[in-house]
Amino acid sequence: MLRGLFSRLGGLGGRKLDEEFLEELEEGLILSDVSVQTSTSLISDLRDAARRGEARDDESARDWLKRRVVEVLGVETEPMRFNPSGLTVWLFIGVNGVGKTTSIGKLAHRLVEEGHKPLLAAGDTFRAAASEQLAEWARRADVPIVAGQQGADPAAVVFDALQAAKSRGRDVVLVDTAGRLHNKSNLMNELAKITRIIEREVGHPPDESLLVIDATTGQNGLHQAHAFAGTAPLTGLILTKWDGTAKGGIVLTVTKETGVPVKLLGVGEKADEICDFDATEWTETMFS
Ligand SMILES: Nc1nc2c(ncn2[C@@H]2O[C@H](COP(=O)(O)OP(=O)(O)OP(=O)(O)O)[C@@H](O)[C@H]2O)c(=O)[nH]1
Ligand SMILES: [Mg+2]
Repeated sequence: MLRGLFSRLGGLGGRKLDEEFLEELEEGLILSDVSVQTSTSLISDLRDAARRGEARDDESARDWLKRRVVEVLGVETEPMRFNPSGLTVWLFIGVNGVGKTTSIGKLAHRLVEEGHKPLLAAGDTFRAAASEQLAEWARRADVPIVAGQQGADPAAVVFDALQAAKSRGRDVVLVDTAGRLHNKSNLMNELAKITRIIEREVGHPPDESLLVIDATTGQNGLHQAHAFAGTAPLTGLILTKWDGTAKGGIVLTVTKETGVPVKLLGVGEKADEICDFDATEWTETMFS
């Protein structure tokens, strides 16, 4: 899995922080999926720190980078938000095949284990198999699902789901959506309409509007984040298929350039293979 930047460069061996080492660090960051822009600015700041005598060797450079990344770039641990005084709604968006439905299934399991009463809303009415896939997760987690006919208005399905949750005493509604291409304006309109229905029915925007990103697609995830950020204000990111990448830098790229925190990591296809993003742990692994 993830291998640290410094161990990849040969481990910590009391190496002097000279220009050659700074360049290797910059290249290492870029190879770990940290964007070129972020890598360049981090190393340029580290170079300044070195001039001021704040970092002299590999070890102090590592400590400086860790501090800088957590404090200045704002990579923090932020738990999932619940509505303290009523129905909680989590909306899941993202392009085709990134893992929206799977993440909802996993979270349904987790919420049940935590004593919650989730309900799933099959807001992807575009594909015939989409509701069936979500229904299978619902059956396995033993939670109710509200779905519509193929081609039905997704906002109407979400409306029905919110009504059902209220009348059946459910406390968290997880809304699945279609993942057709984000450059289609109809998808963006559909998401905006779903968000408006939620706002009207529960009196506030979704407690979480989560963009799901496939971590193995590297910088592509960033383009998706920019494209979706315009529709529904994003509250968090879910990075899936974390088990399939040795690079962790995408975390830094997306949080730095969108300002949206990573909340969850998908680490496999099974029900329990989702975990909270832990910024300290990530920083330790990334810069070990
Ligand atoms: N290895 C791994 N596979 C995952 C993970 N999350 C999802 N998958 C797989 O990715 C594929 C797509 O997942 P879906 O949940 O169907 O993706 P989606 O975003 O709902 O896709 P659409 O409904 O087509 O937009 C499935 O084969 C999942 O099993 C993960 O964290 N790790
Ligand atoms: Mg799906």
